[in-house]
Amino acid sequence: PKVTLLADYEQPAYLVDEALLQFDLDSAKTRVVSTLTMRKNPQGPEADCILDGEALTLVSLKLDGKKLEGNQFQRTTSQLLIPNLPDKFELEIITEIEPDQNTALEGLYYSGSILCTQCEAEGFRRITYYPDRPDVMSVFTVTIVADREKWPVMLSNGNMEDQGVFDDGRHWVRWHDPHPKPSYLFALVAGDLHVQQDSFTTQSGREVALRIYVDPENKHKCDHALTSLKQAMKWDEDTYGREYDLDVFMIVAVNDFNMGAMENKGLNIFNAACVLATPETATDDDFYTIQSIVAHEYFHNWSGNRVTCRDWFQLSLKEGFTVMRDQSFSADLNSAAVQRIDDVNGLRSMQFAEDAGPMAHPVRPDSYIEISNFYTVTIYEKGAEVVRMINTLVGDEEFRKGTDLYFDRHDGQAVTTDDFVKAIEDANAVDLSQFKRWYEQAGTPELTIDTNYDPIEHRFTLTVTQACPATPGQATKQPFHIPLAVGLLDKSGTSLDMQLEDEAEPHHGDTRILSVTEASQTFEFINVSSEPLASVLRGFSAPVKLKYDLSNHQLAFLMVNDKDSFNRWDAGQKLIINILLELVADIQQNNPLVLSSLLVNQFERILTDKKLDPALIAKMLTLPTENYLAAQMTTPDVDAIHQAREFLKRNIAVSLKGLFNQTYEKLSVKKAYDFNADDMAMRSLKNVCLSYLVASGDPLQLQRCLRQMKQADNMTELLAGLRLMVDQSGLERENALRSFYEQWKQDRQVVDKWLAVQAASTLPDTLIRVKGLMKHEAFSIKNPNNVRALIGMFCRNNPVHFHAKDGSGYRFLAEQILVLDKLNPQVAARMLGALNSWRRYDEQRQQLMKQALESIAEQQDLSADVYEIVTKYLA
Ligand code: B3K
Ligand code: ZN
Repeated sequence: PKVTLLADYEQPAYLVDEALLQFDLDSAKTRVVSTLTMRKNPQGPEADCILDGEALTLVSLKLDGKKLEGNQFQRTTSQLLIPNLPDKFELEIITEIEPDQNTALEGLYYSGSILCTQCEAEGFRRITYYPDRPDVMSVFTVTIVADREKWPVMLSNGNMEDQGVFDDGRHWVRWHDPHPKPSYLFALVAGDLHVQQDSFTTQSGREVALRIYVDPENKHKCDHALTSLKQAMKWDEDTYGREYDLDVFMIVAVNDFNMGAMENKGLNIFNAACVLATPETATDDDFYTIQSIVAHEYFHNWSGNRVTCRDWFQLSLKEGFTVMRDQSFSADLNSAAVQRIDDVNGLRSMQFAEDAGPMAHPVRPDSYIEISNFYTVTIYEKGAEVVRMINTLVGDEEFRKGTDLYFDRHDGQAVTTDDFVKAIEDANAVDLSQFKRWYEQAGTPELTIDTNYDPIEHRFTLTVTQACPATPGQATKQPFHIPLAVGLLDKSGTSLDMQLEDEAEPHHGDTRILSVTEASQTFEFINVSSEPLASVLRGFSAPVKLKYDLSNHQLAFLMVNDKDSFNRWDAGQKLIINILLELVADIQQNNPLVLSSLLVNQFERILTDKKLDPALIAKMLTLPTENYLAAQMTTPDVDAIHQAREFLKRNIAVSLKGLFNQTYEKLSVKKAYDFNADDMAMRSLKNVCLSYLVASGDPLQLQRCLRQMKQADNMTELLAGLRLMVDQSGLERENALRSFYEQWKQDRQVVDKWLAVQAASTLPDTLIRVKGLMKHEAFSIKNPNNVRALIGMFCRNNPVHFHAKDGSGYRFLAEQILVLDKLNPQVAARMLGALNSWRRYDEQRQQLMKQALESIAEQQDLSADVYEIVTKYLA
């Protein structure tokens, strides 16, 4: 497979001004007539016209109305080359494709009886020959012709222009999108769909029709997405001054989808799981995720569609920025503290692992084999942190001035991350040249903090040292420009003024941002009346690992006294991690295990803190995952980690049983389900209490768990109960699973939860059960949601079983990857991610994981997707 390099970027030789597409849909074969108005790019290189195309049957090719013979063009399995073209011309290309053979879910494919497309990044070339690259932007007009009975609804991008019926039972429709766009934003949908409608009036008074298209059985599941969409449209006007630009905005829900959703212009296509919800079928987390994904895809209309990427190395230009936008939307609509905690938790557990592993790459990578492999947590989540840091460094108003200039300057263009940074710089006369290293250098920087207090001079010294480990292809790194948010607390927990030695005035307020640019840098605070405790990296102001040696008592102090909610939570997590790692060491040395009374005391204080948001209490009482603990050890000991965590949880539960009990009862007020921050907070705390009560080992608490399941009128409480039940062996567990399935077997979203909870069970026979479930009527290996729920859940979130010493988990994964690779390379490659950290494990497990990887690597005809990852892992 071929490596694509950023350094090789060249402008396109030919441009497409207009693309007229006509689709004749038929069950097996679809005929595509593409008429392209093309011209030579005055800025482009002297080169032949090359169109991309894969898995296409070429029926005919015409240049300015004249048929081209086979000797007038050249064809390979991935390209069509036409030499000797005039400066301006029209090309007519007729191709045939077979959507029912398409299991990769890229290009035009069937999801059930719905025909739909997924073109990002390079799926359009599976529909017709085209310069399939984001810097070729064209105006699309799309005509769809199909059987009226079978495909009553036919959609494409933009506004609907005209439609009609033929005598033979077919009908047609024409869509026109006035906004020039790259081919990756093209979309087509046809099916027998129900439409749920609403409308939104934009800030300038235009009315936009909002439509969600779903399988008729899901028509009652659209309300939350519609509400979320309107919230997003309003928020983007208020926060970024961005107004929607077509007469209609459509969302289609499909059951078979490789990712969460896709921002095709005016016609978003969604994984059904990321759009459909009712209180009975979706958890609070689902509601939350749907709100943010609907917003994310909507926000792409400006950050991605109106201003798009020049090439795929710039992917984070749209993804990092759009994630940052959806995160701040969610923070504004819900609890900002909880949002930040969840975002950081995700970043640390997924992205830090990626950055420390064999696939580590910069936010703007400089090479790839398969671009689909670069839709990563680094591009998305770290990319979002990078944009967030720019915002932190320049300030809110300044950032908005910068984004206004960016949208204004580059509207209708395909640009680079450098262009984005330049716009922020130009709008504010700031210099971000050193900051741009965040786009160029991979790896997670480590910040070491040393402090010193001089009680005679009343000086407090904060020394920050940064270092970044080597990553593939990058042995050494230059210092980063890091915004470091700090606060100083006195013994009573009161904020101290912060005055640096060269400042005339002290800085009032709890937090200030220090700008760190050197490898090692010292900040001298003067007039510090008493010895302070520094709270650093507040709000997680930069995506770094912090090395700041605080004692367990200092952490316990910050856990209840820090002014910054994020750092309160984080101090608590660090305290818990210290305690758990000590327990792990005790287990390894066969020492007796002792419960930390310090932690129990702090938990008690948190649980009884009337001023604290219950959502935050729930977060603070949640122990870090086994995976995250594993990442904190030089050589993870999966079994000891599991044992330590169970020990701690059970003993906290026993110590504070009365309080958990009381809190649970207090929160068990009967009221109708509503999705709002307060109610969600109550449900989350209630479920955390239940999980401790069950962990206490008291059999009566199991009855309470079953009672919660029986009485629940919402999926949040029902599923929380089921999750706890699946770790208990016995008849009650089997009954609970059976009746859950009987009740919900018609609902795909719920059935995926049923698969996932079983895959995450800690009971010893879990792998056997997972294999059994793969033969269940509820499972199809062709459906990505099923695969993620069962295989993905087992391999990524069940460390004790996935890392079983006999290698059974690894062999299982390798077998499934080989099956999946033949069907859907993108999904197969994703699953490989479970082996990302294989070199961190003990000798024996490393050996077994290596064997699993080699058994994949030695297969002939691997997809580029799996090939790239497996070879990079083994390199
Ligand atoms: N832009 C899409 C990602 C599609 C990737 C396909 N391999 C979803 C999103 O980030 O909004
Ligand atoms: Zn996106």
